[in-house]
Amino acid sequence: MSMSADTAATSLAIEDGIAILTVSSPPVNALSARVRTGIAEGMRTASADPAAKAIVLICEGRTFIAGADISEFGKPPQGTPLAEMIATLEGAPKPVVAAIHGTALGGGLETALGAHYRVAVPSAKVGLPEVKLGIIPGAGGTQRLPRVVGVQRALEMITSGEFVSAAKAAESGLIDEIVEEGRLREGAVAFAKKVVAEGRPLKKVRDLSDKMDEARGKPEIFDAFRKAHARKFRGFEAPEGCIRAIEAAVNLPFDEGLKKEREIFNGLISGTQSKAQRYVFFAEREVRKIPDLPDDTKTLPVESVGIIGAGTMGGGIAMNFLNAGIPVTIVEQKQDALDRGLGIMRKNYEASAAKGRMKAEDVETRMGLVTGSLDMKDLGGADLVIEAIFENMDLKKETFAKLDAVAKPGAILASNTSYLDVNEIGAVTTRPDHVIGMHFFSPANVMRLLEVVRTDKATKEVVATAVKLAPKIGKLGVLVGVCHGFVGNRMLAQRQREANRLIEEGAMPWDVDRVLYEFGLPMGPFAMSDLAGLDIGWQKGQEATRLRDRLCDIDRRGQKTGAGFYDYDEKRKATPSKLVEQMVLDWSKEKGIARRPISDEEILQRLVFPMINEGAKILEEGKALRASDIDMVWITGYGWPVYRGGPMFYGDTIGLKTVLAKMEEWEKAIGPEFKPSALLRRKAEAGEQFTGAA
Ligand code: TC6
Repeated sequence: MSMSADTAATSLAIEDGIAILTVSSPPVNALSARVRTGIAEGMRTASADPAAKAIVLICEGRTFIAGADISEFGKPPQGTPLAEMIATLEGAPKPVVAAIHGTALGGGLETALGAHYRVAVPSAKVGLPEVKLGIIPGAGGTQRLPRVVGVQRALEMITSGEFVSAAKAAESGLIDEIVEEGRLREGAVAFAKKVVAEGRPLKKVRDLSDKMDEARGKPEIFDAFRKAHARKFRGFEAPEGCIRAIEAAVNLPFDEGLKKEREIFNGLISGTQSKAQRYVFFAEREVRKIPDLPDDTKTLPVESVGIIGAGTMGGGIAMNFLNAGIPVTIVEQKQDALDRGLGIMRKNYEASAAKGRMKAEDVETRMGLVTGSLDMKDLGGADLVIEAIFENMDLKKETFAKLDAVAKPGAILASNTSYLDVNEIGAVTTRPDHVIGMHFFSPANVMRLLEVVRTDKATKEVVATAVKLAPKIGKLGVLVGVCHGFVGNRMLAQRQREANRLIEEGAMPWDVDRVLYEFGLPMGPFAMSDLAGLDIGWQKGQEATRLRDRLCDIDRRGQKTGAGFYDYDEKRKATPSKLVEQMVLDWSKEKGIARRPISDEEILQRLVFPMINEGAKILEEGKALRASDIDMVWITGYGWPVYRGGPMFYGDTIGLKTVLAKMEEWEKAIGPEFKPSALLRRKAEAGEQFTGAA
């Protein structure tokens, strides 16, 4: 952490009969060795001091303890172990009160659960987010939380890792008293005095059991929970570990339960999933660090936004800004297209409200912030204009030239293009230094990824503005360079090419899809094409150059027509099609390809290794800042499973030598498109990794 080693992480004071043990370890008071040892020592001193009748544990800075120090994981243990430190709280001979502000998370909440009482300010939040790091709470959290909040609530909290508000926590008994905002110290001291004055018992969570009685000897409760969440937990190891640990809490004596928890924790923390998930935690925070744009880089105000195009993308993009309270003017060419676009946005909001995801009155508030127009001149006041029209260079150039003429000086002009050269687009304007790409992913109001495309001429302020805007509209803004398809789609193209080729060589579309689904992606490329519509890029009446065109010719245009690569029933459930199977066989025959059996392993490697190789080229060309940025693109834009850490991290776990060897083999056997990138070769030969984290 950022404090120097000789500064104490904790301090102890006694005021008016109450010991106040303060933790101070910026930025988030994580439980580093120094903090753990400091707390344990402070507890022992305060416990032994007759002048202290009770002990308050409180933190300085923006938050209570935010958890174990994740950067210490995987390193040899030092200082007082966390469980031992927590035992000094629970075993103290006088009342211990945890005083919570900010977030008490993971080991932080486990520490608070070791205290006899917990108070919090209204803005505080608590949670056990370990599951998101691929582990379970390993310092008694799975044993103590169910004793306080009950088994069902503990299952929900621990397997989801959700943050719970102070008010909710108080309802479930996790917080004993809510004290006035901004007066935590005074409130906690007053509470401690009250406990002493009333002679309240030392409430040790380990000794509580009444909230667990109803689940004892009832495995069906846990099975029902597993079943209800099977979809959400698919592929992840940690949720099952959480459930087993809570089951142990219910059925075993406290100390044996703790042992079981530790055993599960140790199994998970040494596994690849946890390594991947911890890597992603830091990768996500790296994204915003841009070497030549320090945090204090000037940004331009974005108080109003213009959008050109009210189609699916334009409407989705607009919603992000409306959600953040930023007014939007959306321009279309024809009234009916504009009405349709605005209508879909409203419908989306109404559906969210019906599902309880937003308040009904907010539908009007948000729609009240959008103005529709048929005249580009109405974009004259916008600080930022995003173009979201058809993917055609001539059309984009024409639009940008017009836009440049009406946009106010200093306004940023962005294109939502997914492939095209944004430098070329910027060149038709008088302000190429204010033109960038802002590439959203469909559905744009849902997907977290935003590729911020840095053009050659864009000023630092312009780029920094887009990067800083991303979190305000709920996005992860990953900086990428101008190249065909940027990071995400450029790598996707590799996968798509191989998917098509694999079905010519011997696999069926559903084999390819199944392999990727089992790998952990939400769906494979053929199911995805059916969902998007096979007629994208189809030229009716012309000879089919792709198998999918042939499907369109017989009106199998995807889910919307009830058939594509798959057959669909009324509930849109997919089944492999006999007809398509025959068409695939015929296609191979016509192309003179002798089909052969292809193993799942080969399918996976052929789909993923070329992506890794392309990622290496992207790094080589400087089109992404870091391998971890590429991984974040795939996790937040394409549903790559977090527990595999992204394609570049995955390459590292497989071993770059293996990836290189396969690329070389295919280069010889299939063609030059498999030529290994120089960076891949260099790293593999040097025994290095892309991420250094696998
Ligand atoms: C656990 O407790 C297991 C226990 C069992 C053990 C046996 N460790 O997110 P921010 C850094 S598992 C180390 O930007 P925010 C972070 O990298 C842990 N470092 O701030 C960043 O550094 P940078 C369970 C940490 O205000 C800086 O602090 N706990 C840790 O948006 C600021 O972070 C969790 O999983 C950490 N635990 O959000 C909680 N936490 O500036 C993880 C943060 O150099 N933390 N850093 O980039 C969070 O969810 C959020 O950080 C937050 C603050 C909500 C606390």
